[in-house]
Amino acid sequence: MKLILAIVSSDDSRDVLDRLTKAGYRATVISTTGGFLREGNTTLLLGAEDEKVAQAVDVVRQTCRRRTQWVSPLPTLEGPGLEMSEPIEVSVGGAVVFVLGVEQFIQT
Ligand code: 2BA
Ligand code: 2BA
Repeated sequence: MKLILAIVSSDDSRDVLDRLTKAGYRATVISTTGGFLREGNTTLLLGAEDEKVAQAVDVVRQTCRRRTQWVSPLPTLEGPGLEMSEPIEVSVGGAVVFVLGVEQFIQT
């Protein structure tokens, strides 16, 4: 058995969880914070049989694609008045996945 630890964008967490549970995976979801940006992300813990790991990673890869999105930053309060900023392109999505060996799985 393996423990898949997948850190995903909170925007993608509902979709990826829906797809994983539909595919028969069991999961635990933790709200986490990225150490660099200090913004919320979501960590999924999935205990799965070795032969089911690749399919779970595929689901994560397909659902949490890294893509770009145009966003309009909030107006700043600096300067003479409320300055409307130009939309900027930001990178969203993606996933960081660790696969760990499980020594024991105990359910009481
Ligand atoms: P990613 O590398 O895609 O990482 C997304 C989030 O995944 C990270 O959020 C962190 O929560 C987790 N993560 C990534 N690698 C990890 C690892 N080896 N161990 C444990 N958790 C890990 P943040 O830390 O807020 O980082 C957000 C994004 O900022 C990163 O996206 C990366 O593009 C950039 N970044 C992070 N650290 C950086 C650094 N030291 N210098 C430059 N850019 C950095
Ligand atoms: P939940 O995912 O909310 O599941 C609650 C209970 O619902 C489960 O109890 C199980 O009785 C049932 N259940 C869950 N998925 C099912 C499915 N696909 N088909 C039929 N019944 C299902 P437990 O098995 O005692 O699990 C309690 C909690 O432990 C789970 O909450 C989940 O957070 C975690 N968990 C269990 N197995 C896991 C695994 N392989 N990987 C990660 N987390 C797991």
